[in-house]
Amino acid sequence: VEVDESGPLRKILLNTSTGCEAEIYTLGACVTSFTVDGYDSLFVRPDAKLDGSKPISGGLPHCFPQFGPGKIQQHGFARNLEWELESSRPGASPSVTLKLTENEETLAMWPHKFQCLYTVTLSSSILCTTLKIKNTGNSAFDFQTALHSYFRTGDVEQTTVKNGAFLFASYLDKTASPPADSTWSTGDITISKPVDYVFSGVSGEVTVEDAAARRKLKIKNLAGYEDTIIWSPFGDDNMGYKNFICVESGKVTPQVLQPGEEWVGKMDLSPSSL
Ligand code: TA6
Repeated sequence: VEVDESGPLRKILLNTSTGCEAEIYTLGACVTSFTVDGYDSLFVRPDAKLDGSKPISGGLPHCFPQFGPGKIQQHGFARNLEWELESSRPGASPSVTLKLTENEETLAMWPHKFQCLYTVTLSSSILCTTLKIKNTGNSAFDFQTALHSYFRTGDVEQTTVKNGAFLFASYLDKTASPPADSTWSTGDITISKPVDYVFSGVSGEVTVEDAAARRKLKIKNLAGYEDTIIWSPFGDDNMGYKNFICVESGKVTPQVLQPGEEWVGKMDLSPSSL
């Protein structure tokens, strides 16, 4: 476990003796790189700013306490704030835990006391993430959260997203104006136009098969994340749209936490060749 403070933003590097590496920025607790066998499964958009002037558009940004537009800023404040380095653990499965709690700025936007603890562990060739969100105040609140995951693709048009529950799932189509509820009737998801879909209740193992790069990525939603969001700004070259797909692990249906209660989200990434 190494802390790199050479650039404008602080980042933490995890690596294993088997050659797996992960890079986590403390701004937004954003994992921006996860490399196994020399292949990085994550993607940072070419228009991303890595100087703190805006949230990092790439890797695994956190949306919290809001997903999308709403009462506060788009996707909430967690991705805009510096998280504290809470602890780290070296060894065969290196790990780091980052922490975010309320401050004057967050209380002005969202009047609740909370604690987020985010642990990232490299375990053989799997990236394990655990997010714990606790209500540390004395009144209930509700929140939404998501990992707005950007996955690298050789060619987004040759990429398929799979999960048995997509077939006949109801979803919110945010490309429609106004956004409209619809039913997904074709099973697997492929991309040939801009896509922004929120599938409520699709979770568990979601697989991304990337025929062009001959890669497969298993997204294992092990706890808390009950919804899946698929986003592609298809056609937008400034965003490098061909080379990523966002397959997001979300808790978009608001979650209520009573004082002292905690919500836990667990998502693991397991890459392999196709
Ligand atoms: O999760 C999909 C989405 O909410 C899209 O609607 C689009 O706005 C995207 O996220 C990117 O959001 P950002 O604020 O990071 O530019």
